[in-house]
Amino acid sequence: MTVQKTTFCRICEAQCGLVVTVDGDRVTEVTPDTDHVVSKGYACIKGLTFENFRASPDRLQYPLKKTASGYERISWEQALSEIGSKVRSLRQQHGDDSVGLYFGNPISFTTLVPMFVNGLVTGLNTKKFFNTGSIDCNNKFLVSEKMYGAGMALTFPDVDRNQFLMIIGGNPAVSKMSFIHLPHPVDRLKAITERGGRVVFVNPRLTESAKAVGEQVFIRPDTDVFFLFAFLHEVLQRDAVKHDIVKAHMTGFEKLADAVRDWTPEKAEAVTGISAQQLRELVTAYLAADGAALYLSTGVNMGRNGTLAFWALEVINAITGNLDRLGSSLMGLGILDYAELMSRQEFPTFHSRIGNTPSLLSSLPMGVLADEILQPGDDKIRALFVLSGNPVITSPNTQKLEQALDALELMVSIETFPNETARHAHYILPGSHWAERPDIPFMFVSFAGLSPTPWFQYTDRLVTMPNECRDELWTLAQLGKACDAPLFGSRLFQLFVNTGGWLRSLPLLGRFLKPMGETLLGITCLMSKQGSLRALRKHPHGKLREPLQDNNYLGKRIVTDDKKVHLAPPEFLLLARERLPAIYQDILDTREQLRLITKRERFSHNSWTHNDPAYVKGKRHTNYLYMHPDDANRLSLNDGETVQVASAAGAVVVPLAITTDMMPGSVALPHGWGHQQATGLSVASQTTGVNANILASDGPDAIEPLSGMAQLTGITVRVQRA
Ligand SMILES: Nc1nc2c(c(=O)[nH]1)N[C@H]1C(S)=C(S)[C@@H](COP(=O)(O)OP(=O)(O)OC[C@H]3O[C@@H](n4cnc5c(=O)[nH]c(N)nc54)[C@H](O)[C@@H]3O)O[C@H]1N2
Ligand SMILES: Nc1nc2c(c(=O)[nH]1)N[C@H]1C(S)=C(S)[C@@H](COP(=O)(O)OP(=O)(O)OC[C@H]3O[C@@H](n4cnc5c(=O)[nH]c(N)nc54)[C@H](O)[C@@H]3O)O[C@H]1N2
Ligand code: SF4
Ligand SMILES: [Mo]
Repeated sequence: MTVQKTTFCRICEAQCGLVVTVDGDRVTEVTPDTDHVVSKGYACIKGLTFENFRASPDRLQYPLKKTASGYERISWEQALSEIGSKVRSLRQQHGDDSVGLYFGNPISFTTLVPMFVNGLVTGLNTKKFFNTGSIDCNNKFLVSEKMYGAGMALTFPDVDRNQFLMIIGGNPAVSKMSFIHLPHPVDRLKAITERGGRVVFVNPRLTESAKAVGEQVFIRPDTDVFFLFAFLHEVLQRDAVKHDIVKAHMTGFEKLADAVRDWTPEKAEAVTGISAQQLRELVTAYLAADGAALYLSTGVNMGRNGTLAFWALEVINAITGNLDRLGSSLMGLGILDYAELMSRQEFPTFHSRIGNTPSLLSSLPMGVLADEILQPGDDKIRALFVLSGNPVITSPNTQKLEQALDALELMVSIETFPNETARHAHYILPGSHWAERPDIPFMFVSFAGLSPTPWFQYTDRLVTMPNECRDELWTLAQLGKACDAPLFGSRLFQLFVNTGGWLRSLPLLGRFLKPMGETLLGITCLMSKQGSLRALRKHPHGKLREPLQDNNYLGKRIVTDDKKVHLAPPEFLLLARERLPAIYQDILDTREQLRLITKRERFSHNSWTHNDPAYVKGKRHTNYLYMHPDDANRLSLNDGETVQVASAAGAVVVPLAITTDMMPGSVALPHGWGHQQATGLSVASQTTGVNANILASDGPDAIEPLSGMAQLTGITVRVQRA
């Protein structure tokens, strides 16, 4: 018998509403939910075809153990007991920091899991915690922490009311954006131009987004910080500052002029390729608009100066009156004041033994993970858990990371597929799929509130997990028990989760008890005044929360000690003074070299969509190096031929695609490819694409010193016929 259920997709931040037809344990149809309160019938190919992934014959369904003759199926009891005993003995012999954990991207879209990961890390009492922050967006968390008092005090553009929106290093048409909940991004951006406003894309590549809406401004890779510093310089030069707002709500204004004094539009022009005149025209338009916002995304985060670039951007929005005003940039407010909650929690900074690299929000950068494992020392990482991620493909310096993973005494992957990283694991534990979990919207939406249209929804699980797959909440709790690492360091909490599971297994009582996920989500929804799960089920298409308001942040919700926005954190002033002149000079010196940038593709989602035959058919069986015809002529290269791309870290061989979409001097290579070794991925392993992160460097000198961001874009490369 088939049943129709509504839910929302949990692949990306758009969290589109879906209508899913279920027949027993199978999903037979997925359509966009036309009645969804926000996405209103929008969904992309990845959401609509999720069942291909969930029900793939390659999906992991049993715990596996690596043996001399390959992986062997074992029981959960054996897996947990062997992992537990190894971890306990390593901790005893070498201390708590000998055990590390990497928390990947896909399952961070399930609201409760990040909390349980935090719980296990606390239980293990280890400082060796890694996540995708340092290969995605740590610069934003750091700027928020320093300017607004909490890493999760995050701003977003009020897209549905903006009259001027500049998107630097983002491609909404493909990615659906980051740090904002925006289903149907292209239509919503088109609406800006339709109401007489402007949308400007600043990017080294003419993207799908800029082709669909707005204007393109080409910028040389990794120079955004100079563009933004010059933008700020110009704003100050014109004294286009809302001094009353600055005086009432901000500190450090005087120091800004000093920090950007040297960075004139003319000086920026020499590296960015954007003329001083064009920059000034953009400043004029930004200042004249009735509601404007500057926004930047991963194309800038992943360069060498994401922190300083984002700092300048936030400062510009703040001092020109484009913060905390409808139509400009707004400070998110979720179902509870998450920034306030966070500000009460301590995130003391500690340092990696590798290059004394600082932690951010209690995690260490991926750029030091390989060295943390490889370099001798008693507190080196000897055991590593990897949860829902694929660092072999998504993190810098693949070659070294693979070597490091093989040097571990214990590696455990909690995965849905035998991916390139899990290939190195001693144990692989089968996880669940998002359609098999109950949920509320992603943390950025439900807690940080990064949505121009605030909404809320509860979804039940749609289908049950196959065979011995287990919900990650359960697995993390079991690991806590097995490793003698009670979740959150609390034996009481650990007892609560264990007893819950045991009581549910009782024949009579068990029927009346809800699983852990539903119980904890129920408590979260009640505590955040969203109502009971029963009440929320009456809104199968989600419900709108109170609309956004003007003047709802400054002087009201800000969580810095003095309740003011800190415009000039001393760390940033110092970084600007010490780092920028050298980088400026480096960019001038390497002007003749090609710079490699990142590129997301419609049919790729980081590393995990190439195992669907429909996604990789025909010309999509590989990634390509994209290059402007002028560069191709200069190098005597032809479209379609195979080229070698080499950087300081490594080299790859890939077919060339010549296109005028690229800015001369920059080339693009999509990431997420390079599956040939993952033999358990029967489709992906046949694709021929290459891993872009072989070209990215790791180590303490290769990462941005304050936020730990790896440099994954703007890498200097040489290209020649292979
Ligand atoms: N289809 C698809 N959608 C996705 C994902 C995916 O892999 N595939 N991933 C999801 C994830 S995890 C995230 S974080 C979001 C990210 O969402 P976005 O940040 O929008 O990511 P991209 O589409 O990669 O856009 C980055 C843009 O930066 C440009 N760029 C590269 N280097 C530079 C530079 O130095 N300066 C400037 N100004 N621009 C530069 C690139 O040309 C590219 O257009 O997307 C999410 N959505
Ligand atoms: N060169 C370059 N590198 C990049 C980027 C770039 O633009 N350029 N983007 C960066 C960004 S923004 C990000 S977020 C990272 C992503 O980096 P990661 O999080 O390390 O990688 P993903 O490819 O997102 O993780 C995919 C794995 O998660 C598993 N998975 C999916 N759903 C679940 C689940 O529900 N449970 C479990 N247990 N496993 C699951 C899949 O099976 C797959 O094997 O990559 C970064 N790396
Ligand atoms: S845009 Fe993102 S959330 Fe929406 S259907 Fe596609 S992958 Fe899912
Ligand atoms: Mo990401």
